[in-house]
Amino acid sequence: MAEIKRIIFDTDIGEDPDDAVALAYMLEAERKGLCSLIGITTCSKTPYGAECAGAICRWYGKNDMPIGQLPLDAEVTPDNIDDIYPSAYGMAVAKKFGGGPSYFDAPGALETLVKLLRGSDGPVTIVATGKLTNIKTLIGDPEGYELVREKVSEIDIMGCDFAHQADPSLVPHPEYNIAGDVGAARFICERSPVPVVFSPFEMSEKELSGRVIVERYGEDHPTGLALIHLGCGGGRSSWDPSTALYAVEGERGVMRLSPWGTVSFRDDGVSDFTPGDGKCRYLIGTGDIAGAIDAMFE
Ligand SMILES: [Ca+2]
Repeated sequence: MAEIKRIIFDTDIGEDPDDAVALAYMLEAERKGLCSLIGITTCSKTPYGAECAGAICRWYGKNDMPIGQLPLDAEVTPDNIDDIYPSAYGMAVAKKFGGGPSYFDAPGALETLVKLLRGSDGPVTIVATGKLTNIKTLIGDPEGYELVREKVSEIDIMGCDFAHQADPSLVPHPEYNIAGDVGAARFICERSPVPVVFSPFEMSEKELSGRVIVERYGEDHPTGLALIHLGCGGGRSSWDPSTALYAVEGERGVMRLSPWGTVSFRDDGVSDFTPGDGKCRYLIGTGDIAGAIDAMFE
């Protein structure tokens, strides 16, 4: 039997509910013995990202999940924290469910990533579903680079949109995670010592997942609350959950991998794939991706 995958999840959880679906999916998969989620780092615009991630882990009985964060550029104080991005579901989830470190207690993302990789006795898959700042910082750190080279088997990223390459009549779309830190995306694709797989925007936009959580638990599940809070009770695009699905279960008959190649990034965040020598691939949908994600919750 193959060894189960160890996963580190780097996420901008608290804003778009697909991160919350992806995290719940991985925790369900862990319950079923399919993976081991060893830690989380956040790069959220809400100061409640780490606490929100901790709340979902706590719902699954994991009260001691290591969680680190990328601090916000803005100064956050106990007096202004609730005024920063108040519409984000991160605050609603953190206040209702609790768990995880507060903004003021969470350790830094790089420190957390290095500690997790140092302590891992087997290969780790990194799943990244936000802007790529934390992963760039890890690879740019001398010890971090060596740890990635030695211990990370693959970096799976929700990012890019290649639809304009398949259909040149389409206006190129700068995908959100790439546009959030174009320099980080470039750095990772040029410098990563391990393969990088992208789950591109166009693959999952129309694949709505998570409805099963809302139907079963409503607002009694933190991910259910996240979906309902954003008006996504019928499910949300599977951008981040498809990345988690691939990390845990592989293509699973609903996706396939592109050939190897390189990805280049324009200054506005538009991405272009060029097949050939390179360490990047991307996923292409071939079936019911949302159904495969929701099946984990059955
Ligand atoms: Ca995300």
